[in-house]
Amino acid sequence: GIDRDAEGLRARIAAELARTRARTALLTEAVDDDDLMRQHSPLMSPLVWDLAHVGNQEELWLVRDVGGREPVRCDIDDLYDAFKQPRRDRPSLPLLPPPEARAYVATVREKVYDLLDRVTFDSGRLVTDGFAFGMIVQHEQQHDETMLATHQLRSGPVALHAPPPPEPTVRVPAEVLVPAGPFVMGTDTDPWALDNERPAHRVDLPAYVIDAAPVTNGAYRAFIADGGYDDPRWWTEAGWQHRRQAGLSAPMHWRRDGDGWAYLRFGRLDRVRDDEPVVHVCFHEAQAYATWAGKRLPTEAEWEKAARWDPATGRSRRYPWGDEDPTSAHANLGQRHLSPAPVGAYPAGVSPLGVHQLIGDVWEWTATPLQGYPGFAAFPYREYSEVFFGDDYQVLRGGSFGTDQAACRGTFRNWDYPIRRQIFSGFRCARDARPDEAHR
Ligand code: AVJ
Ligand code: FE
Repeated sequence: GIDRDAEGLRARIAAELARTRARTALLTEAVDDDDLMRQHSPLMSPLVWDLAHVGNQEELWLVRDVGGREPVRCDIDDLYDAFKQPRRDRPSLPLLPPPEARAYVATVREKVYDLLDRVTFDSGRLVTDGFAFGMIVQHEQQHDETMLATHQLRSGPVALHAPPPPEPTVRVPAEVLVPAGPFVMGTDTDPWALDNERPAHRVDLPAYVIDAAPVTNGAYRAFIADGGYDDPRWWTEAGWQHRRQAGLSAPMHWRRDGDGWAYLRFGRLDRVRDDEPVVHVCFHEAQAYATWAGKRLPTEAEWEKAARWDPATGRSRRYPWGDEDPTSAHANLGQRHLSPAPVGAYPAGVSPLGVHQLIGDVWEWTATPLQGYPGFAAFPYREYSEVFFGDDYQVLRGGSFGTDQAACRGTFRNWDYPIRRQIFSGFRCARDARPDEAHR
């Protein structure tokens, strides 16, 4: 009945809130309070800004909007408004010091648990299926991934620890053919899907071929060794200009190591492993590699069809492996490991067409700039995604090792500027199918 469903939803939300806050605590307790106040890169906020911003959004949406309660604090809304405060300026703001920020987020959370005990989930679209709570869980998880990227940028002693990802257990082919035809992109039914994932709509694609795994360090090293960074033929005009101006010559965090390469990861220097997906490349680097390889980046629709379309039923799945939530066997998500996993390490996560590691490991750049789907309607606020529509941002898909499962689905859309690479970004390639392939 309705009540049992409401109780189940309440329990699920409470568990997600607690699980998420434990991750936030880990990320903000791994370094000392001075470090939390410091800016480790002009691209990032001091970690203590993310912490209080997460609490402030939770206060605005849940305590004030859903709950109709008195503000916990109304003097700090501007400080933690991402649109009013550019990241580079955040360290000079009068931020709440760590003890105050922790007390603030804890007070907000107590009020949210109180609200969760009383809410009936039937007072409008914002609370239907617990959406507003799900949105706030996803928001905190997104900032947790951002904080993880800040950890990757900070220097100093090692602060984060995790076991290595699993070893490969299967051989993965180079490419997979996706036959021509329509599929359903986006969703109307996933209760916590965000506005930009809606509505579901039919997209008809010609046959194409997509890499069965993300591009690896080994493959990317061949591009470097072939002089790929010095040959304007592989780069777009904007890409080449950026490559020169920024002095790019390898993925971010790579260092020469004798006649090979090493990468600096969360304070540890390791030799580059060839069978791992390449990470910390910008869109322009991904695009140049693809051109050099005689391919191109997949469009967003091509990525999603490869990830969700089931030829046996004609349906689109929630995830490549089916409709069930991810387990640790399906995908490298949730900061369980501090790196992408080697190709072939997640056979249980394969898509019906045989495409591997679409979810987790690395965010995958696509050829598509962020736009609303046909029939898009901003909900609950334009600032989540609509204000970013246009030509400035490229879509990334699939989530990384630092993405939590609450903020990752076959329909989930991320975006960033094409020059950004402090995020956990990699890519796979695609190409048009040749006529002999398409009609097999
Ligand atoms: C969707 C990941 C691009 O981090 O800027 C966080 C998510 N929106 N707070 C971001 C977000 C508001 C957003 N991305
Ligand atoms: Fe935010």
